[in-house]
Amino acid sequence: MTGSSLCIQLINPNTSLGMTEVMAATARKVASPGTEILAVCPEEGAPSIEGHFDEAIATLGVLQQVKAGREASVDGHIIACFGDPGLLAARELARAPVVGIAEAAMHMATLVATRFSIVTTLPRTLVIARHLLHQYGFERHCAALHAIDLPVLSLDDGSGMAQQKVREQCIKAKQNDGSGAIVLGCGGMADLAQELTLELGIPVIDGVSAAVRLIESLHALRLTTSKFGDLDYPLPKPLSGRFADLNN
Ligand code: 5HY
Repeated sequence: MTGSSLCIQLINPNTSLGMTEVMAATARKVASPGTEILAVCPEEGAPSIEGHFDEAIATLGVLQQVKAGREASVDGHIIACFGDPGLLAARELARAPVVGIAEAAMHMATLVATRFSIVTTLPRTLVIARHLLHQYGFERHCAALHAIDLPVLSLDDGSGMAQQKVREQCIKAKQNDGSGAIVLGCGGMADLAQELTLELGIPVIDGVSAAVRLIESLHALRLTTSKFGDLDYPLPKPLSGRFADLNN
């Protein structure tokens, strides 16, 4: 952290470097002067996260990165996958705030609209977004969820087809859902929010940008993860094998 006022660790839970770079570039664009973005992804895991199984795999990498970030004294951690995999476990490990991009985007959407829609990638991951809406208490704020029915990595294939599908679904959501805002349901869509907001004339919210600014606000308010109760550090025990490096 060379002279920056704060350092935010951006964790892409999948192993695709292209997506990590897209999210890192977006994070750096919205970050305040003096905020350093430390973008990382697990050395091993899934190249994209598209369901419960992938999320379970990704969680170990998220926790390893959070531990490394804590040891590097970062001022906050972003879990940059719309399923917010491992969020509560990461908060047990961390001292600094941990913010998931789904949670961040949903919070921001409720501050600018009474109802929002979500546009994500595959239909099978819609249930994950629904679970998060319930977990975070935003169910009554979400008017509808949509999928472009393309895999996550289609956002990283250079064809532009997925980006066009996102645009089409956002236009449909604005026309049909009665929503005042749209949440982009994938970290790989992070670079689309500004242009879509201008084109559609309603807030189109990317969770990476939202998470960067939320962590900056938490830092300014001196708020860190509560270590009183269920988010206290994990109980010490002899973790073995590939989990040994997670020993506190
Ligand atoms: C994400 N998967 O943000 C989610 C998006 C999704 O690899 N990064 C992923 O569609 O669930």
